Amino acid sequence: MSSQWVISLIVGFLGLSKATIISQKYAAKLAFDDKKSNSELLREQNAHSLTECAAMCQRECVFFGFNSQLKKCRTHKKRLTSELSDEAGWRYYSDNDCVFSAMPKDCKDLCEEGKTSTGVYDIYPYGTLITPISVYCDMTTMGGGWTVIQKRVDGSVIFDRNWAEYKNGFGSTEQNVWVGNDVIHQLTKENLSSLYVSITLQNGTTLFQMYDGFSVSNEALKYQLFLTGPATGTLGDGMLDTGYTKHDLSGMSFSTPDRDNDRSGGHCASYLDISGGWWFNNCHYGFLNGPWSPEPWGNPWYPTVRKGTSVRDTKMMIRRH
Ligand SMILES: [Ca+2]
Repeated sequence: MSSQWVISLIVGFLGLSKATIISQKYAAKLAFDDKKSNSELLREQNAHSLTECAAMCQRECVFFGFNSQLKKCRTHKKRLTSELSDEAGWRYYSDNDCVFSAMPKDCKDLCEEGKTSTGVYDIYPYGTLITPISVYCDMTTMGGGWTVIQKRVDGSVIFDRNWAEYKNGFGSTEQNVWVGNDVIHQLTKENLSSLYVSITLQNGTTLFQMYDGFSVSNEALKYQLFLTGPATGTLGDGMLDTGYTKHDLSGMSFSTPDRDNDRSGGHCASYLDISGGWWFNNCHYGFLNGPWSPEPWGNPWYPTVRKGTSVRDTKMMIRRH
């Protein structure tokens, strides 16, 4: 056996074993395929193989991208952010999954990433880049990290909407919005969340109620509401244990003016002073999607905010446990 042959055998063997180690050590993140990462670039180099590219990810490097067509390797020193542009041929790898938590699934993720300003952000509740949802994040109330699912500041957006509209969401993120029942389900299906409800009265007083546990089932289960205590706040409990079981909402299905899933002989969501989507029982004490002033709103939050009271704003937001 010639020494040259032995050397090439050893090199070949090392190359193979290295590739094996790489395939075990590094995970590819296919969700970021064909994207250019604008996360801080260390350097771009030629690399003949993925193995060679992986070897370039040393010290400061936290993830790398390899373009097998161009034979280019880019090493990056900061986690992959969601600021990406299109560029064909790239695939990203890292041995650390946290590096790729670039798609915050809710406002709590953003809060934990250090985002401290309340406002509009993109979140990825479905875990893929193609389905970002624009939401309003409250980063100040009780430690922040709250994803706003309902918000009203004036009567410019009507909440008297049908099943499909409540399913998909409507309004504008910053002003008056229902984020959508599918998204609410997605955000709450794996982790129980807390629910924070607030109503600001015309005199500027803000009243709130917080529920420890909140989740909503899927459309097939009619977006059934699950609510648990303890409930604390200044509004009083208008949803869970109201003192009148026919108005307790936990376990109720969602109803809209075109779908009667409530427990009344009538159709709560289609009444003149209710007319909006909600988890009605027979019918409710707490209901934030009612007609806006000057129309009579049938009890936003009985008995604290009674029928006909015009309110300045409302908000419902959730935070994953
Ligand atoms: Ca009914």
